[in-house]
Amino acid sequence: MTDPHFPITPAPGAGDVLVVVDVQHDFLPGGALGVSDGDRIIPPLNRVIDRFLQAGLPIFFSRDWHPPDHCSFREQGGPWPPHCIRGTWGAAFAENLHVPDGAVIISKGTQKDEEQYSTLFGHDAEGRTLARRLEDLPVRRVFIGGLATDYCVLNTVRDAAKMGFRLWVMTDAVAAVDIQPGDGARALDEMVRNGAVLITSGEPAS
Ligand code: VGL
Ligand code: ZN
Repeated sequence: MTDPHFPITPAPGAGDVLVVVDVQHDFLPGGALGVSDGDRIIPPLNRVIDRFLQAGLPIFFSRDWHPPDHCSFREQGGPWPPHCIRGTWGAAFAENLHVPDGAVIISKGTQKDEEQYSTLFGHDAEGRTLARRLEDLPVRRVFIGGLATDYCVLNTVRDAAKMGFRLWVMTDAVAAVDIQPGDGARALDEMVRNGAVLITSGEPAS
């Protein structure tokens, strides 16, 4: 049955998991690697987060968490300006993102010599990978939103699809860097070819 307050059908329930990718200052407007309209994703993402919290369903928050000399930085020969340096303001989650107390945080790109766009092999505080944590759950669907569509969201979807998970990507809850115009749209196409379902989180009925 359709829930008038939540347009995702069927509404999140047992077996559904939410992965919120890298909603950090440095990927938002004003940040070191700011996605121009990145902050439009926060209200829809918060509605989905609240819904998962209400239902007691698992939510994982990933973060890019680089050492100051990470290999992806231009000074080290990488493609990016320094961003998401662990412990800095730029690496913190957006203030208005609904990160609950005790949220499970998955840190990635923590090793100087390793780029990690995919969140699946980032680690929680106990050193378990997100892949391992998902394998330990009875997962029906993995909902995903966050930044950036053409990098960390895409690579997470690729890896999760390889693991056999069914991915539901919320298009109003992702935004792309779009270094080449169309990168975000091409990334969404590739996700669909990997079996992902594109949905919008939608507006709650008034
Ligand atoms: C990301 C570029 C560099 C991302 C991380 O989270 O999509 N993009 N590092
Ligand atoms: Zn990075």
